[in-house]
Amino acid sequence: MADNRTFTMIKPDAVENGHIGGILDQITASGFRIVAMKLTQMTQRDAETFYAVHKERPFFGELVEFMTRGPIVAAILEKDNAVEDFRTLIGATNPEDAAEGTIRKKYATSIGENAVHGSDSDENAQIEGAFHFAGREMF
Ligand code: 3AN
Repeated sequence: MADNRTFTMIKPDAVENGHIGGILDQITASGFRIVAMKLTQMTQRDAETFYAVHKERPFFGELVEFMTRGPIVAAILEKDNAVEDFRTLIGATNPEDAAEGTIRKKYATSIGENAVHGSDSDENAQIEGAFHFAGREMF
């Protein structure tokens, strides 16, 4: 995947609370093009694999339980400087620390249930996008 792409998930909390439309609107209004997108649900194994980097953290079990409890929207987004600009758009991990107007400030309820995921590097964007999408699903 090119360096101008990032990977996102609208997490189960935001889907449950009816925020898919509002979040996608903010993403596209901020200049991101949708390259791939689907409504899907992660299995326990999917979530444990996706978040393997966090497996020693105390919140790992809670994170896997949360991410598998309902559907998510997975998407690949394209824009110049996509990874960094998307991290700015979503705001800090803890919504209490997130800047006004960011997606997490508007839609997240806690550090654990924080509405959206955004890749933290070009390398991880590539790995995470490929985890969820086949090449023929990217446009
Ligand atoms: P970010 O999603 O901002 O990159 P990471 O990579 O540190 O943050 O954490 C991955 C996910 O793990 C977060 N999006 C959040 O859902 C969860 N998480 C992070 N820190 C905590 C915590 N202290 N307690 C519960 N869940 C957490």
